[in-house]
Amino acid sequence: MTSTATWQTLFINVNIATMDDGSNSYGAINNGALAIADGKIAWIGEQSNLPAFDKSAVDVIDGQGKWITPGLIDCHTHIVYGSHRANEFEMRLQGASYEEIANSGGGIVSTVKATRAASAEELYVSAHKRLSALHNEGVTSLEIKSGYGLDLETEIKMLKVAKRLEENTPVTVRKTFLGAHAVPVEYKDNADAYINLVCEQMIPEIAKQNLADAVDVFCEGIGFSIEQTEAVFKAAKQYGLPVKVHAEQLSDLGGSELAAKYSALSSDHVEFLSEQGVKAMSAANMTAVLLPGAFYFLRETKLPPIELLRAHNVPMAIASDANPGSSPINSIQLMLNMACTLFRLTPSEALAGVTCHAAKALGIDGVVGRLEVGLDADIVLWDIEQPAQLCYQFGVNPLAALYKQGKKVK
Ligand code: DI6
Ligand code: FE
Repeated sequence: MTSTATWQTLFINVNIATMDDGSNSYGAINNGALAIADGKIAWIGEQSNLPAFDKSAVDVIDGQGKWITPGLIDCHTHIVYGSHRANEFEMRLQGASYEEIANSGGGIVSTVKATRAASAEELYVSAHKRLSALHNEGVTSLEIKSGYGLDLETEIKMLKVAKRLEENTPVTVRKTFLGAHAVPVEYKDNADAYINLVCEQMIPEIAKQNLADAVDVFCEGIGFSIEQTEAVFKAAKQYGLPVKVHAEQLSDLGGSELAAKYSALSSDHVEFLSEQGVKAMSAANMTAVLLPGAFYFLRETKLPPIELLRAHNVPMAIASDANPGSSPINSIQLMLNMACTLFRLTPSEALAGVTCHAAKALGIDGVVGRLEVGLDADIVLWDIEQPAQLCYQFGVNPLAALYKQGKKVK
């Protein structure tokens, strides 16, 4: 004898991209139904198999053949920052490279100046607009990095803005400390001393205040060396914080392999990743986070090793990298399109990149990223006939409704 289920919300007449296996079929259920109880997915399957349920308690929504996906996840953003870098955009149009601009005192350190000067309130207001743009396109979880402070006070200011965004919006925010993003002017020509500050003062204090979920490093010729990156990883581990890395974006320093030794969550960018690096990531169960917006905006030509990542079963996440210098793009739907057009991912791989694989990159894959009984009911209802439309068209938002932990928020 089975009891009658008590649900708050029930979708019927929907097609469901469960993304439960990240394979090429979206984990699709046609003519499906999905029930929500207490903010979690309580039942999912073909509508013809629906069990008995208490009809008096439930809000039944007829999806009229629309598609449901997990709430989208943007697993790599830098949306908290002061000012903008349109001037550098113009310089690049005149022929200067991203690296030349960085080496001549522009780039990340120019945003650092503006971010130090901005009040927490100003940072909150501008970041809220960026978060809202992503949320309007279906994002229900995202990562926000610090890294435009490069001093303890401003790094904490940024992380607290990220925390406030989570408190005031229906979006899960994962906060990442990226103190090792660039060498601040006070430490010019003394990067090792700055890394000491990151390891000995910043990480302990940020861990103490519980302001970060992970620690990231920009391991690159214009960023930090392998040795410096390793020092930061060691400090992070000492405080129980998982690590991740910006690596192999402009050159191959072996940052991903190093990250694998520290069981990193992800290595991000990875255009220059070698087969050895791919193998190391695979063995360490890491995710590769692909950032087509930065590839596009910097007019890069070296493609990430997609075939190798596929061959070695490294999950590929897709993210916006929203930031003022290399990807001033606050659109996850455009990233879905670019992952396919620029990186030749299949639409199913791209969608997995902003759902199940993005959740894994953030270490929240047991909570969100798939539609499965017991996971949070973060759900988007899309006015589309097939999931590939999410990648194919850009500029008309097909979002019909959005639920965060079972509550309708759009
Ligand atoms: N890689 C990136 O793509 C961003 N940070 C990083 O380490 C760029 C940040 C910027 O140019 O402001
Ligand atoms: Fe980045």
